[in-house]
Amino acid sequence: MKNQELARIFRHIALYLEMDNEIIFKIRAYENAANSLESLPEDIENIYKKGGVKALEDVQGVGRGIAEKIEEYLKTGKIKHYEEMKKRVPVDIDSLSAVEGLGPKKILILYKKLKIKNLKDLENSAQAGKIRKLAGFGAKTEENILKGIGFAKTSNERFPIGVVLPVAVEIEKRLQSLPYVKRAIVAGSIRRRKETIGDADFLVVSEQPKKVMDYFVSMPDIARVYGRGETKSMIKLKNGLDADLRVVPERSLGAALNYFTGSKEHNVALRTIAIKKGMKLNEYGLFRGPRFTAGKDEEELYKALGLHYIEPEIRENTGEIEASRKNTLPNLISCDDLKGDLQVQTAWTDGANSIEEMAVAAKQHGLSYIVITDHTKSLAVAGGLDEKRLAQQSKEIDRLNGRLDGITVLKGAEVNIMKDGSLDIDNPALRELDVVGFAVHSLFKMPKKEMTERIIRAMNNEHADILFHPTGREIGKRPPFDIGIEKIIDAAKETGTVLEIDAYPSRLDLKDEHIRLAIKNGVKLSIDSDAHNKNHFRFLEFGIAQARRGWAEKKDIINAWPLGKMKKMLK
Ligand code: DGT
Ligand code: CA
Ligand code: CA
Ligand code: ZN
Repeated sequence: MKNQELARIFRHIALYLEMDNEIIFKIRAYENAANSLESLPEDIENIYKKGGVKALEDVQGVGRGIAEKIEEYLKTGKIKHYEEMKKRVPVDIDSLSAVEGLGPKKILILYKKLKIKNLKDLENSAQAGKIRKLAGFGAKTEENILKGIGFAKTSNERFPIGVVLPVAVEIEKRLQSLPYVKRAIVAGSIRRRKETIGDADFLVVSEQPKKVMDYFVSMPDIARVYGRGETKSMIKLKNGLDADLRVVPERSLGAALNYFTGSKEHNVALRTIAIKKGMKLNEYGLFRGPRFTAGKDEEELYKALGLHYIEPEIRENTGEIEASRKNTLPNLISCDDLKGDLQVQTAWTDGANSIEEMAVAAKQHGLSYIVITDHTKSLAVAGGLDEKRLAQQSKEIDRLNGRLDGITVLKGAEVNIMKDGSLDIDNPALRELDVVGFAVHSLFKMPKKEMTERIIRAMNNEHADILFHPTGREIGKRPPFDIGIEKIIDAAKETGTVLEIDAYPSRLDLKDEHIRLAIKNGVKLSIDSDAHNKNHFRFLEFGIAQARRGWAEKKDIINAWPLGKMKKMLK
């Protein structure tokens, strides 16, 4: 459970080191450790308990120095070095660095010159025109900061599903393991797998609600208790997430689960149907007059309302109820449907592991093929590959396929779309690749018309197979590009280009409504982890959830198909 806390601290340390102009190698080490901890399936505390510092060092991305810091944190609850950094520059580094265009160096200057510690200070100084006067800032920067604050404000009170889900599942498991708990389920937006989460909602069936409350309000990872009642309590976790728990009667579990899963709009629609049938629906059950009609499980509840069961991910009152009534609900893609992963980075560029390590990890994850898609040359920060290096990589992949069993490694790249819509790798080299992924990684702020034309021009390249993270957003950090998504979907259909659902939890790009629109227009999609280390294949789960929220079926997702069929879909 300390995995996320430590990851957050290491991200902060990396930012502080950047302020200090520390060498890039050292900064990357902390970022890598944070990435690894965020996606680590085991509890870091358990690893330490079993094998001490030595075992910590075996964790991907953790070397001696960082292992010792982890030990220090687990033993004392603090990391001295980090505490000193915070004391020296006491700023709200999370919210400030979430403002687009504000890096650590700028944050430091703002603190030193204007004593800016948080978003409020930043906003005040920007509005007072103080920032434009600082060397290296200017009026344009000030304007962008104000825009950035607006965006950070609207997105920051919510938590990415990638951070919340592992914590919620852990708490759910702990509750479930208590001897006096019959069932424990996480409901709300987490069960619907929304891309961001306001708070966590737990439901428990137990004959000893008092004991459940005792346990819940004294869990080790709590920052504060807002309230504790007979059957309901509310807390804040140390990671900042609020959580509430309710104990419900067994015969009402289905009704309670349905009510607290939401969405609110879906609930309202169901209640209206109940009323039309002369019944009443609430969190205790479905009633005809005083008589309890249904409510023990959700299936029976939907049935009693004359509906087919509706999966949580599509309970948004966007047509699912009508489809349920007419029995035309989609047969949603499921967790074990994926056969391959079409976007994987390696240590050839900004990934942490070798091609072989990634292939082995993918196989363990149950996949039978992956595409290696390292960045290409115009992305200098990632050490992008040129035509020559791609050819070298191709040879290594051939050798590897000769040795590996049960997994096929395909050749690909994540090619950059240049300003004019051309690609930064020449066509003869692209022809040699099995899968050409392509994406915008520069000039994010182009006007809508230009950006749309730029991307469409790239889609018209005879080798361009999959448009990666099509809208370029980073949740809570960077808004999507200003693009005409309908035009891009039309162009995808016309050119036979696949659109990606990037499963990386901070991207989840495309989003649900765009996925639905693409499918409606007959466009095919892929679900890719965008893995940068060998633990990242777990992210596919978030991509599948996103696809389900977009009503996707197996037939819509090309990497849910066997390799041969998938390849035929490509240009
Ligand atoms: P969140 O927490 O903002 O990510 O989203 P939810 O959907 O988890 O919302 P939350 O935690 O406020 O409430 C959990 C569920 O409880 C919600 O999905 C539906 C139900 N609910 C809450 N308030 C209302 C309400 O006023 N009317 C109805 N019908 N249902 C509600
Ligand atoms: Ca909630
Ligand atoms: Ca709630
Ligand atoms: Zn990318």
